[in-house]
Amino acid sequence: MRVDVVSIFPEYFTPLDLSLIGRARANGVLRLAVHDLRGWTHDVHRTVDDTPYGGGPGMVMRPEPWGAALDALAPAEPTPDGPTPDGPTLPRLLVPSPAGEPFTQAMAHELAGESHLLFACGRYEGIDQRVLDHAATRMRVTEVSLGDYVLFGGEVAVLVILEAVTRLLPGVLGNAGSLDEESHAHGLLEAPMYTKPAAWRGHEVPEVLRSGDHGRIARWRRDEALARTATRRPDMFAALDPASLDKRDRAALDRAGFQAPPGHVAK
Ligand code: 6GU
Repeated sequence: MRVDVVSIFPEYFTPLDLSLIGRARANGVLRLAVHDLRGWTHDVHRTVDDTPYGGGPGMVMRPEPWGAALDALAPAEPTPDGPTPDGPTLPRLLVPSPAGEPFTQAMAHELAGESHLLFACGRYEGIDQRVLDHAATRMRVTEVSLGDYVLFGGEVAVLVILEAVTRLLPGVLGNAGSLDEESHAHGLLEAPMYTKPAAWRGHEVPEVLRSGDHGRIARWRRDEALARTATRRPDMFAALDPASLDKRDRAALDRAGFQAPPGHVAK
């Protein structure tokens, strides 16, 4: 996967040299380039912002440097039937913004299937809307939000999104099986995990996990995942497909004091 990031703070992205993302870059699974937006300015002050039309506090990023940056990094011409099979393809443009679409594990999976991502990191009150409107005439543009709070700029959001996406790329995680069991993989939070020692500061590892009985262990983990999800994430719990809950799931929820979403009972 190719990834380009444009920001006025390229130094923010030094952590991407580390750990598993660093290794993915070193072995070519991830071809990442970070670009300084000011490289596309032409005045002595390398100006990227100005006051907002209509008034109000803060500054807005001017369109010209962004236009030049996107022209340079997404140069492919659109064709009537989309990009030619072997020719250059247009990237998916992602613009972090608190006003964007919520970033989810499902979106991470979707982005992991792209061949080229281009991130435009806004600062201040954001980027002049015309940059996004113009870009949308020739490529797919998605404004994306990490959650319901406000950051200074999109840089940290890009680190988060890239970490979530790159770990889904084939060959990046040593044990791909762990992707199937983790929180959010099936609309449930993951059960708690334990390692040795079996007793620590008066707290014991649940007996079932030491039993060696794989059936009981799987059942216990599923019960814990259901109870945790119901307790901590009522929104995820309500969104569960009722058909994915069998009789034993419903009994476990009942014991934990939760009402399973109504619907057809599997098995
Ligand atoms: Cl993606 N960007 C900014 N600036 N603030 C945010 C955000 C993104 N997600 C939540 N708050």
